[in-house]
Amino acid sequence: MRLSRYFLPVLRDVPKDAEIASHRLMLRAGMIKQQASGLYSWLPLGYKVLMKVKAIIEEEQNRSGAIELMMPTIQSADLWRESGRYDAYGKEMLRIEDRHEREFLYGPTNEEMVTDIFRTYVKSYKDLPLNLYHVQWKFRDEVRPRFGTMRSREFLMKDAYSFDLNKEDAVKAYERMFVAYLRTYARMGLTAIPMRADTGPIGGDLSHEWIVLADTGESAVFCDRRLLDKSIPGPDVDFRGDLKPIFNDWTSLYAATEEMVDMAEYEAAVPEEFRISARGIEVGHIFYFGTKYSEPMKATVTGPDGKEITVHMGSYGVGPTRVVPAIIEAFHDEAGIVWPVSVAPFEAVLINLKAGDAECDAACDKLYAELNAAGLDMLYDDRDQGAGAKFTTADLIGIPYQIILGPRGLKAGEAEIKHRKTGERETLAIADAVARLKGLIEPQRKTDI
Ligand code: 5CA
Repeated sequence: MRLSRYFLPVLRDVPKDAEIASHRLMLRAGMIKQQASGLYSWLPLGYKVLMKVKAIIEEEQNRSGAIELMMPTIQSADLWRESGRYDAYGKEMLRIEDRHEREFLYGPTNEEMVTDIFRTYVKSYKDLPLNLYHVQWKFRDEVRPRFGTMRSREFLMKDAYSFDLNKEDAVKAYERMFVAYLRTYARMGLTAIPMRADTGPIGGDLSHEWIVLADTGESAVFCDRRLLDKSIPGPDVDFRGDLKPIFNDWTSLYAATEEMVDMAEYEAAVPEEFRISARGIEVGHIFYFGTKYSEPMKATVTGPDGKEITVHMGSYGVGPTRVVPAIIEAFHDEAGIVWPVSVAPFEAVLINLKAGDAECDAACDKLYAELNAAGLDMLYDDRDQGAGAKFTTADLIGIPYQIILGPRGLKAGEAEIKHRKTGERETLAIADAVARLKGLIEPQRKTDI
């Protein structure tokens, strides 16, 4: 992408009303624009990151055996009356009436709708297990939308729903999602810890929140430091096999949110030197809730003995529009964002130090073509601007590598690579630049961790 042809409205001034770093940086880097309280447009740079986050979530959902579909954002009130949640959900639900005075709502979640799809088509135990998911916009009329897209009113959610014959199988489905989540966050460069959690309006008795530790997080959490060093299951993990050992390993160490913590239990379970009492950002939440929706909505299948069985369900959420600021909270410095390669809007930026100079343009254009041909996701700063402004922008928007070429380097046959994270700089022959960048970037894509 040539920056001269891109739409990147970076702000020079620090927005006054943004309280946390990720919100400030997303505005300054031209990633989002607020349209009303809790409603945001995702500008091209932000949208590109959001789509990379979404793709990782989808890949890991698919790997685990979940199947993607797409349900609408608007749902009928009658469906929600069947589960009893239409009235119970309260003011957070945005209620809508159409021209025929029929009642609708902008979906805050999809348990009812997916249960309706299930009961329409699935009739036999032979069709289980089943896990259906989508990545769709939700609306919750939050009392206090804040921190940009971290807590917004309209937000994107990946929500998956599992259907099983009994509790035992449903717990296996829960464990598959648990392992898929471990891999999902790790691929984004995040350390997200599963913690025992309260179930709120979704319901059920088995639930984990996925927490990224951050001082600006909205939840207080209590956990064992040794969770931070646990290994993540690899790409060859067998989702058709027994995942309980992995689940047990992770849940054997204490971790709970403030709603669930029992201080005496916490202090007894965790030696003092391993205790972390901190704040965290909830980037995901998974639930097992048995027959809470299938029972009132009559989602049943015929069992092996011909009897009708009410299915056991769970639901599994990740908020991509919250994950993006959570990544920024974890990875930034005074100069701006420091993206992990796997979710960076561009993997590297080629900086032409003298745009308009025929020789320099020709050399940069050639290098840009070669970098693209090598499969690198490139931004090319070909704007007619001073070097200082270009470096500032590249640092602010957090591109992991800068490859810098100007008339002086060209004469010597040399370019420079700057590592955004460490500030390290290396000078190398222009002819070696493509291979060097490729070598740096490819292992960090984390496609096969
Ligand atoms: N149906 C279940 C799971 S599919 C559910 O709705 N769970 S939830 O309420 O915990 O939301 C799932 C995830 O959506 C959260 O972990 C969070 O990452 C994201 N999320 C929830 N509310 C917001 C919000 N107001 N702004 C941004 N993200 C949100």
